[in-house]
Amino acid sequence: METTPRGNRLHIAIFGRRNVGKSSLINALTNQQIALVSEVPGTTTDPVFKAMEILPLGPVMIIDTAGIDDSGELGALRVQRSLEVLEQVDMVLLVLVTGNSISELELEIARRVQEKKLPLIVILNKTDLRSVPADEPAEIEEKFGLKPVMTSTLRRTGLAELKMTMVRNAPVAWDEQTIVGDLLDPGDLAVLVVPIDLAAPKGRLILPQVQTIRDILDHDAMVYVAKERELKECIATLNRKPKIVITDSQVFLKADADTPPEVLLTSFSILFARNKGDLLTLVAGAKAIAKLRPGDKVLISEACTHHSTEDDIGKVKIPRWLRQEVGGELEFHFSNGNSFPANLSEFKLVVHCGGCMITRREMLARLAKVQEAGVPIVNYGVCIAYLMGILRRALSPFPALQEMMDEIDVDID
Ligand SMILES: Nc1nc2c(ncn2[C@@H]2O[C@H](COP(=O)(O)OP(=O)(O)OP(=O)(O)O)[C@@H](O)[C@H]2O)c(=O)[nH]1
Ligand SMILES: [Mg+2]
Repeated sequence: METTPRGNRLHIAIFGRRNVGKSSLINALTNQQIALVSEVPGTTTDPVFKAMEILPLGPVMIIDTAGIDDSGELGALRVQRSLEVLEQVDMVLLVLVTGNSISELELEIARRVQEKKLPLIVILNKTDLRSVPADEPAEIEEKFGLKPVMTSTLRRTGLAELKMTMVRNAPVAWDEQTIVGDLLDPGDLAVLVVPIDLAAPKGRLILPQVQTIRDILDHDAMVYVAKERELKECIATLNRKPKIVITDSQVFLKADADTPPEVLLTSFSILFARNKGDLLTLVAGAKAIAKLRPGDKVLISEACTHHSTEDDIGKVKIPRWLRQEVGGELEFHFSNGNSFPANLSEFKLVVHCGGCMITRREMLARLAKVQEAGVPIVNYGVCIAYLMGILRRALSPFPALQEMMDEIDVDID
């Protein structure tokens, strides 16, 4: 156990009484049959470390543990072993079952986790067994000081919300997110598509392009740069297929046509949306666009105060495209800088800037704030990708997100 390399992997332990569905939760989060599940209480006896990928968190180490209510001498030993895991983790998921009373065991775990200042997420599982009475989550919130995430690992509900909660609660060091390097192995080829049009600055590349090149080089992969006109020839010239093509959104459709379907294709905006925020939250926000109706309130929010140009993306273009999409007038409000309007919950959607001037952590905090108000949030890049009909292919490096794009049902009322 001590020899497990921690690396950059976020270590997440799952605690709870026997049979609450801890192992099932691991299978549900990864969409694979990784952990042993059975109706016999006490199936998992020792802490089991599993390295895996959970989007949008990235590479994680999940630690399945034995039930904290295991009894007898052997049981006590198992509980001890489970608790030792606490020394090695960055986050704890505590699983409860609807209808079961909360015991001192769970509260003790929560106390220990909070003593260590580790993020704790309380999960109320098996919500398929009965309709959860309103006072149950309220009681949990009172006892643990935080709202539970309701799941059914059997019916696979609540998982998107759980993942978002995990992202929101991930510890500080975790926010050093690469741009694309984690998708590449050393020696992989990447092709960047950079249009040189009137909007391109004279004599140089723009920062996101330069940062992407640097990130690819940092990960010992190779990078080729072409304009959209030369993309097809560029790919044909390479003696093996590139792993990924990254394009400016403006020429996405051309890049889509010229990139073989087996090659991953995405845009700089999508990569930076992930780098700066939580792609899953933003994709869920994009899906809310389909539910907008004429007359709805939409907040366009920019983290910094920059002077707006005539055809400003936030003030002019996005409102115009959203009106076209909805087929009627929308009530746009604008906010700048640190704070959101007090009546945040009245909005049906928040469209946020890319956050180039704020840190990832700040951006995640802003996403969380809007979500707390029960409002879906999307950023400029993901919003435009959705409106252009390219979001699905642009998510091709993130198959789990593509899949979730169909699953997520956003309620904006
Ligand atoms: N109805 C329902 N049953 C579930 C759900 N999640 C898990 N189960 C069932 O609960 C039983 C226990 O699931 P496990 O995942 O093995 O539970 P565990 O917490 O890992 O149990 P131990 O390893 O014994 O501590 C199995 O029969 C699962 O099929 C759920 O959301 N709804
Ligand atoms: Mg188990």
